[in-house]
Amino acid sequence: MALLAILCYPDPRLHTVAKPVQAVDARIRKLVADMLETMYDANGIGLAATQVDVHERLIVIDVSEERNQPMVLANPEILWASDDKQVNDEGCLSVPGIYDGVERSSRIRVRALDGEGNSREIEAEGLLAVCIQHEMDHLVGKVFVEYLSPLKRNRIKTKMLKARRDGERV
Ligand code: K1U
Ligand code: ZN
Repeated sequence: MALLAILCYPDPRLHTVAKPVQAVDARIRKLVADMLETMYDANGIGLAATQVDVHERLIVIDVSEERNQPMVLANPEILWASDDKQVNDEGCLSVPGIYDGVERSSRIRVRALDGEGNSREIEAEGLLAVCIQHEMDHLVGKVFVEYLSPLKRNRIKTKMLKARRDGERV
């Protein structure tokens, strides 16, 4: 396994729209193992392939307390999203040190291929629903700060560019 480099906002590659995974083959299984290692190493609860500069529709997630329930979602599709919405504080490994409230559907139903390439349907609520929606946004090139006001987003952009110039990871 290997640790992968995580792209940092405002890197333009974070706005790339990912293509479908063609097959859950040995290359994708190796990518999944590397993404999980990278996510656990960074203490994240999710990671999208976009964030490691691979532009295929692939997500890994683990919202368990014990960090032992990895989920793999390839080619995820939202089948249903509740009209009921909730605001939750979100963070992002591509925007280190920034947390802010984002409104999303409280419950969703998603279809995706799992790590073996089998089609699965998942009903999610709470942190899992928030995380799936956040990671699916990455696959269409959207970063959570784009839900914030232009003023906040510009402040974050300036902070990230300064940190990059100073050679820090915030
Ligand atoms: O960069 C990412 O996409 C991963 C991100 C996922 C996420 C966290 C919180 C809400 C929505 C999506 C993170 O893992 S950020 C770091 C983190 O571990 C965390 C932050 C807030 C709450 C719980 C965990
Ligand atoms: Zn993120």
